[in-house]
Amino acid sequence: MVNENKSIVIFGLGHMGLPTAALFAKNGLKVVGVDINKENVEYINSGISPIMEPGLDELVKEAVSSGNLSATLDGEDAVKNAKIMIVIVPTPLNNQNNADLSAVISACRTIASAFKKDDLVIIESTVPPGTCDNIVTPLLEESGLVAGNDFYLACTPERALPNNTIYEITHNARVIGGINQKSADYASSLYKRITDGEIINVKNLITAEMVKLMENTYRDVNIALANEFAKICENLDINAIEAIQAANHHPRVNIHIPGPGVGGHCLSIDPYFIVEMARQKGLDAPLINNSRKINESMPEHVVHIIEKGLKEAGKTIKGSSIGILGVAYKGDVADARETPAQPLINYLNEEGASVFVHDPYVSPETIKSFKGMPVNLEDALECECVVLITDHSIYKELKPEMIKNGVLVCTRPLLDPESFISKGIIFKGVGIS
Ligand code: SAJ
Repeated sequence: MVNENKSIVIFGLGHMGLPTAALFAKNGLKVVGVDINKENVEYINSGISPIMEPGLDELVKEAVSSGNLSATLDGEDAVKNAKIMIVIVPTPLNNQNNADLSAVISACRTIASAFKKDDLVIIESTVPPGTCDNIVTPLLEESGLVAGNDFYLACTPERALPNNTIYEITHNARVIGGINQKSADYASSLYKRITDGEIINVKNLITAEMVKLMENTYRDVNIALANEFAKICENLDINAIEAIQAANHHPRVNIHIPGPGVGGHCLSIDPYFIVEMARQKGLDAPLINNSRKINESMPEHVVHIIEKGLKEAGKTIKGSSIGILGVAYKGDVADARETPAQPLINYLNEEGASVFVHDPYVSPETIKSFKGMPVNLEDALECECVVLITDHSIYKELKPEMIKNGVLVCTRPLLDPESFISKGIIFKGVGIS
């Protein structure tokens, strides 16, 4: 059913859209990517990936030089010449913790203005359950075409892990729901071009939307449990990491890892999409809500740990220099969206500390926008308290003699506490008493 000569249009050339576009192009389809960022469109057209992701540079270069991938700002024109439209634009939270669907709505309006009978529209963006039925379908039907009769509509939320995106897009199982079976089958035949993973057909659009949210909410709730265990263990003289690792030897237990909080554009946002829709049905989703609160409380909790560590050294946060290691939301990525480091830096500034930040991946501009002072690793380690926030691999190499002022707070299980304590370092951490 997939026509080689007609192009696929992909709305959104970000962390998921660009790899997806490049993979379809590599697999022989003509792909036109649409984005509102002129600079990124220019980069892509010259064969350069503006997104940092292992393997993506080469993939984009190859796809563009083969002539199969191009990028444009003009969505309407792209849609006129295509048969398939995929929407992978961001869906952030607004100030009321509800989904901001403006990018999805804008893409659908553009599609509706130019698509044709028998075209296929696919939503990959993460959206609250019911969005495809209640928002996308009516918008597309403004064209006069009827969903399921005149055009195909499917939903297959992206589920690949940043830093392993290309492998996961091409190997993970893919969940697909359609407005009808024909739409689901059409979308399945398309994704078979780029994935060896199993295609899981679910009953309808809303089920596909919900599957994605359940996955990220499962992780968020699990991490909240780990963080709650960690806080309790800190007061019971138990090393929470040791206890969790031992518990995970049980064949049916998989407790996640406690840390400074949950960042990124997925786990810290998606649970709210379920809460939003539950609320509309008169339900209040207490477990999901409380898990969010627990994870959002972690940066403040880390401030208390820092306070404890400095107190043992006879110091206070006020007037101390604090060296933060890592502001990316997780290890070995350059992405600092929703990072717990940002509220942490705010609290420390409010308490009167001087906050110095090292991150090998995140730009000095981003660090400055968080009100931290960008420094090199050596300078960060000179601070009165060193605080490891992000599990970047390079921080595994930290040794006791590198901590110049003797206080280290470790919020990730990257370092062995004993090897520091035995050398006289005041070692505190999430889940460590
Ligand atoms: N984190 C912990 N403890 C853990 C695991 C993670 O504190 O045990 C923190 C991380 O440090 C990070 C945050 O949680 O701040 C999220 O990291 P992550 O690695 O769990 O997930 P993301 O946000 O990078 O990607 C997730 C993935 N979802 C699942 O694994 C279920 C990915 O597959 C999705 O495609 C992505 O969300 C998305 O786009 O929704």
